[in-house]
Amino acid sequence: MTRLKTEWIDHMTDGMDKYNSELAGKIGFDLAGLVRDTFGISKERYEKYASELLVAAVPVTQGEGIIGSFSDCISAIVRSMGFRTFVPEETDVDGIYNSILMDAGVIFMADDDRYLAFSRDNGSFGENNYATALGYIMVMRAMMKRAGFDISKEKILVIGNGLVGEEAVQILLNHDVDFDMYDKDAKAVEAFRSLETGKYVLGSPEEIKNYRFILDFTNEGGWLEDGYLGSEVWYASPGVPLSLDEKAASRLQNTAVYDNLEIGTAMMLGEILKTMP
Ligand code: 2YJ
Repeated sequence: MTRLKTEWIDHMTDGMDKYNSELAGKIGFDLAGLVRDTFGISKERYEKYASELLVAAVPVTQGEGIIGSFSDCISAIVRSMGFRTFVPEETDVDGIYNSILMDAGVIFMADDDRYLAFSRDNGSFGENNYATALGYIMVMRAMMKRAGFDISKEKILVIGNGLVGEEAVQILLNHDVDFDMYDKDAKAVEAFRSLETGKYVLGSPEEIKNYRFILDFTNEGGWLEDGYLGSEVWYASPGVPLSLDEKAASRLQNTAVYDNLEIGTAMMLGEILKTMP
């Protein structure tokens, strides 16, 4: 799993309005809209949750320690969705304790291995790998719909069978969405083949050209050169750092959605909201 860097995320603390309006321009939803659409939450229900629920983002010093502004970014993302949020001054267990005293209903926190949110009210939780996979599949579905395509009738290319890619594979299989797989890593391909899905695995990146709809879960950065991509591409990727090279990023600017934390975080909250009365 990629360790986030401060410079990849610190724009979020005051850039969420811009983020949400750009997202809405590409998929028709801001983060709150994406969550409501994914989990079938009405506007009224959502607004009730947003007015009642206090959300804490607790800094965690374990392992490699605090990433400057990580908790502030989580707080900014959730605030941009209409919720009241705070970051306690204390860290770790003391931070959780003080968040409880402040009456936080949902607590977000991450160490080097896991990024989790949980509800104190009913024990529900959102886990980042799964939530990110689901979020990006929903982003692709929404982008496709706006462009006149139905995700259940087209073939998607999934790139990367890592921690998030694996979750995406399961979600796509469960929803009967057709897809092929590309991973340059032989072990990841072997793990995918062992699922015996019967899905096609690309033999080389040159074949990426044959796909219009690409979900990219790799985290190497800069490897997906414009030359690998076809003429018309819809692209969604939580990969940090971004796979697209500069030319591809510029060419796909209206049909590519990628971010470092926002969609996964929003969907983690959604996983909790969907369980609330
Ligand atoms: O509280 C802090 O500032 C740190 N303990 C945050 C650690 C953040 N964790 C990571 O960057 C992990 N690699 C997980 C990131 C998940 C993004 N998909």
